[in-house]
Amino acid sequence: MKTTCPWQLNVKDFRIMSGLRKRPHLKRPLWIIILVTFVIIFLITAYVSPLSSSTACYFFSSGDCTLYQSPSFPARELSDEETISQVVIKEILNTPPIQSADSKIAFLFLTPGTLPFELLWDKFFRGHEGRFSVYVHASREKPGHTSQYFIGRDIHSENCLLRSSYHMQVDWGKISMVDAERRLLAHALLDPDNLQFVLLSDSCVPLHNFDYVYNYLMHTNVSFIDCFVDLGPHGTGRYSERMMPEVEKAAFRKGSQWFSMKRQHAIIVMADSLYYTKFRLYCKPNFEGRNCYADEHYLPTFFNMIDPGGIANRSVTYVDWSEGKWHPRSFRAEDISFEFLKNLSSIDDGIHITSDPKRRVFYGPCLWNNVKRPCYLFARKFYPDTLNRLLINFSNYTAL
Ligand SMILES: *[C@@H]1O[C@H](CO)[C@@H](O)[C@H](O)[C@H]1NC(C)=O
Ligand SMILES: *[C@@H]1O[C@H](CO)[C@@H](O)[C@H](O)[C@H]1NC(C)=O
Ligand SMILES: *[C@@H]1O[C@H](CO)[C@@H](O)[C@H](O)[C@H]1NC(C)=O
Ligand SMILES: *[C@@H]1O[C@H](CO)[C@@H](O)[C@H](O)[C@H]1NC(C)=O
Ligand SMILES: CC(=O)N[C@H]1CO[C@H](CO)[C@@H](O)[C@@H]1O
Repeated sequence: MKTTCPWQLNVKDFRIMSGLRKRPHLKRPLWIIILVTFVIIFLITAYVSPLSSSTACYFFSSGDCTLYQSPSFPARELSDEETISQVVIKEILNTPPIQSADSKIAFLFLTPGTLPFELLWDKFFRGHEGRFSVYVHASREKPGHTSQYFIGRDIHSENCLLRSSYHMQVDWGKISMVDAERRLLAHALLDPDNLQFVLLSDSCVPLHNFDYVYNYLMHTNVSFIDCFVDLGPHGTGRYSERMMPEVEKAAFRKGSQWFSMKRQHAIIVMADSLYYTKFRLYCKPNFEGRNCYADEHYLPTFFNMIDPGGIANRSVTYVDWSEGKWHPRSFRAEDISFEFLKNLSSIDDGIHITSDPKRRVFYGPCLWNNVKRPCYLFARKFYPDTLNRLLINFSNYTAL
């Protein structure tokens, strides 16, 4: 006859005493993994943000803290990896946003080489020192800089000295694009004053002045991550069943890669390896007869799963898909007029074009803290020859 050993009894008592009875099926190794993860997250959080009173509030009592809404994780039994992921994500979402007296926006430029609009951005940034930081990730060649705000801001020049070549190949549509985004986020997260992270390309220009952009991004609680359902061949048609069970077909989303995200969300992107790996392995060009582009699907799908209410489902970067071609419309110098720029900066209805046979277009008002506001802070794609006209008109069109 087997007898219960004293150790088991102790554990049982401990569980009862500490109110853990609710999880009688939790096996010990899993419990330890969760505990260790919890401690690691606590240490990271404490390191990243000096423990504020509200953080302490969450950990040590539940009194005044805002109630947290659970992300919609599925009802099926989760794997160890999913459980770990869920715990980490919940903890980060639960940690109140960091308040900093010197809150900055990190502008992350993803470019093949030299940025054609540095002089325009210089005008945009001038006089707002201390409220922004710039990071440049060049994929093809070392960029030359003309603006003081960009000099020394390349994230590769110093950090890749040990590599044989300067550049890191970034191919559109491949996972290397997502890797470049993550690399930019990681570098920008090193500065604790960076609270918002905007991804921009070499063909992006500002549509509003700095103060407008700063207030728009800082004084809201959502990240501007584009996200919509496209049941056509360039949306759900790119989904691979191999992403099961973690990423179901119904959860698959599409969206423009040009995001603006809050610090919490940027940290979650750093912490995620489970969902990232699914997209790295099964969302790529020319895979099982499909062309899946991770940069258009990973972040929209991931954030729709873990924090749907925390994203605005739209991008703050304008692009013109109205011609219905493979590439969006690019603007030339002759397109640039005061009226054109005024038009772009005052658009206040959002648009999503899907690839299903009906090419359904979804319109909706652009809401900012529940008030209808202009949708776009930036616009692409502009040819370098537009620079002079944009420079001449900058103070006028951004004053609107
Ligand atoms: C953002 O959230 C914080 C607390 O979670 C709240 O105090 C604040 O009013 C919110 N800000 C906006 C603009 O909704
Ligand atoms: C974004 O879409 C999700 C549904 O996919 C919705 O739950 C959420 O409220 C939307 N976000 C905003 C800010 O409207
Ligand atoms: C600006 O918008 C108005 C109204 O939608 C339109 O009639 C006009 O052609 C636009 N102008 C330019 C230059 O895009
Ligand atoms: C900008 O607008 C003002 C009037 O609003 C005008 O006087 C000025 O000439 C404009 N600047 C340029 C460069 O056109
Ligand atoms: C309102 C405004 O500033 N308009 C100017 C925009 O730039 C062109 C030159 O490309 C000028 O001719 C306009 O006067």
